[in-house]
Amino acid sequence: MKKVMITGALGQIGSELAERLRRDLGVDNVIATDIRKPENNPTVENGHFEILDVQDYDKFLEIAKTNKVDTIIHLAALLSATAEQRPAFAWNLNMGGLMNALEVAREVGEGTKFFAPSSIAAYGPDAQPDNTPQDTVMHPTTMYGVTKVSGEMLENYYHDKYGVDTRSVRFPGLISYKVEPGGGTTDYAVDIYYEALKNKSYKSFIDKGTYMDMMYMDDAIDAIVKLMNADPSRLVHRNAFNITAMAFEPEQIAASIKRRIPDFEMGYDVDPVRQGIANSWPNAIDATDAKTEWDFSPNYDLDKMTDEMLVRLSKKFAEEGVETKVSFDTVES
Ligand code: AKB
Repeated sequence: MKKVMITGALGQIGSELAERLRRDLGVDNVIATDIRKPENNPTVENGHFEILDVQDYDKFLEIAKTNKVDTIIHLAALLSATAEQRPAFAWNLNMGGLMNALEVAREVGEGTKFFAPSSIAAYGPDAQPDNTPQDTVMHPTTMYGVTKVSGEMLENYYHDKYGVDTRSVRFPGLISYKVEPGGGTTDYAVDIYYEALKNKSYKSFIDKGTYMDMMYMDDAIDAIVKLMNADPSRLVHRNAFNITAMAFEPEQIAASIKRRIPDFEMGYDVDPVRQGIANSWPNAIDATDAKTEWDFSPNYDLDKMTDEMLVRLSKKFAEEGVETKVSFDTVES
C-alpha cells in the first residue's frame, strides 16, 4: 500500500482513513475522492482531492491511472436505513460502484490491493444470533444486506479470477466524533453522545433489549490498515472477516454515559423501519478468524469509548461554538 485512492472519502470512515493514510504514507500518496467538494473541509483541503461519482467508470479509471495508484479503498455506498427507503438506487450505487471499482483495480494491474467494507448486515435472521460464526448461512432480508453479501462474493470472484488483492471486513456499527454517519441503523449509538452533551437526554430510535455489535472508529481505522498490510499467506478468508469490539443494547450505552452524566435521561421513540433492520441482524458476531489470521485486536470497550467520545465531542462543540449543558476536558479513569 504505497499510493492509495479512496472513494467516499468525505464519509464517516473515509475522512478519518484519509487523515491516517496521509500521515502514514505522505500527503501526496493519498487521492481522496467524493461526489461533492465542500469548502472548509479538512479532507478536501489537507491533500490531493478529486470529485468522483463512482458510477462514472471512465473518470474512476482516469484518476486511478493518472495517479498510478496501487490500492483502491472503495467506501462510497448507501447505509442500511437509506437503502431500505431507496432500494433500486441502493442496488445501483452499491453494486454498480463496487463493480466499477473492481474493474478499475483489474485494469490498473494484477495484484492491485482492494478494500471495500462489508457489514454485520450481510447476515440475516436465520444466522445464529450470538457468537455468529464467520462461515455460516448468509440470508439478509434488507437491501443493504443483499448488496453486502453480493459484494463479498464479487470481491472473492475478482480475487480468484483476476488476481485483484481483495480484502474486507464485516463492520459493526462505528462510533466516532469527527464526521457523523448518515442513514445507518446503528447511528443511535453516535447520536446519543451528541444529545447527552447538548441536552442531557436522548430518545432512542432503537428499542431496549436490542443488541448490536459496535466499534470505536480508531479501532476500525487500525483494522483496515492492519488487514491491508497483513501477510497474504496467512489469510484463509478474505471477503469478509467478522470484526467487533463490543455488543450492547441501548440501556447499556445509556448506563455508560450515566457514569459521567448522572442526570442523563434515556427515552424511546422507536422507528419501526430501523428496528426491523436491527432485529434481522446478529446480536454479537465471532471475530476469532480475524484475530487468528491477521491479529485483529481492538483497544476500546464501551466505557473507554464513552469517556473518549465525551471529551472529544466537548472539544469539538467548544471549537464550533455549539451550546452544551455539560462538557468534559478530561475524565478520571
Ligand atoms: C448501518 O447501520 O447501516 C451501518 C452498518 C452496521 O453497516 N452502520
